[in-house]
Amino acid sequence: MKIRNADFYKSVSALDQLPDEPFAEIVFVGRSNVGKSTLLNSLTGRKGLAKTSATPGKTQLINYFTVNGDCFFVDLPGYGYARVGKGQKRFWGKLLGDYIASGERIRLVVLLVDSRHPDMESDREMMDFLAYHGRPYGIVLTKCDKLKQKDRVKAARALESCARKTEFIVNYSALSGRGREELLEKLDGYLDAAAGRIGETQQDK
Ligand SMILES: Nc1nc2c(ncn2[C@@H]2O[C@H](COP(=O)(O)OP(=O)(O)O)[C@@H](O)[C@H]2O)c(=O)[nH]1
Ligand SMILES: [Mg+2]
Repeated sequence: MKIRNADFYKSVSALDQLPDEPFAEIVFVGRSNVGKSTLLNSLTGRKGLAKTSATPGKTQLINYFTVNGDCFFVDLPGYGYARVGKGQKRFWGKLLGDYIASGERIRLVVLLVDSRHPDMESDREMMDFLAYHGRPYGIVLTKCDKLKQKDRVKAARALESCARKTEFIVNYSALSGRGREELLEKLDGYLDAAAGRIGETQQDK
């Protein structure tokens, strides 16, 4: 897909605040500090779109971005950050879990995994959770500029063995732009014109 424009739409803190627009959603999820905000900025070509910070664990909201005026990129709260409360830590927060379990417009979940740590327990749990709810997901290995080529291959292999249900694995670097075109091309397949909008009937209910 080609991104012509991307804008912040709204932040929600409860499921009853989800937008009414019948747009297809591509959802981005991952551990805190994995590079999610940076990837959203890099992917959309809008530097300040999603706020980036070196302090993990800040976002506890679902952030909606309109892309090309007819679909949403959805930025979910990061999980796995040690300093959030116990109850929240266990299952990535209720908001996150409930949204993934119930979201009717989710076309694809993009799971971001730090290429230097491809074997985190919390990422495995997320893959199991996504598979359990029948959500198609693809994996992006972030910050791959920090690895040598042979370690990038190793990281991808390590993931392949446990992420059997994944639709794809893309090596990504927001620093160099590596993987950007490849990921955009993958996303296209989940947002084709005919499938771009959810039927009116659902909206009319
Ligand atoms: N070298 C490198 N650093 C990155 C990359 N993506 C993100 N980072 C850094 O990782 C840190 C966390 O990024 P951020 O996007 O805020 O992570 P988030 O918590 O998942 O939203 C920041 O210091 C970023 O500059 C990347 O592709 N390469
Ligand atoms: Mg962030």
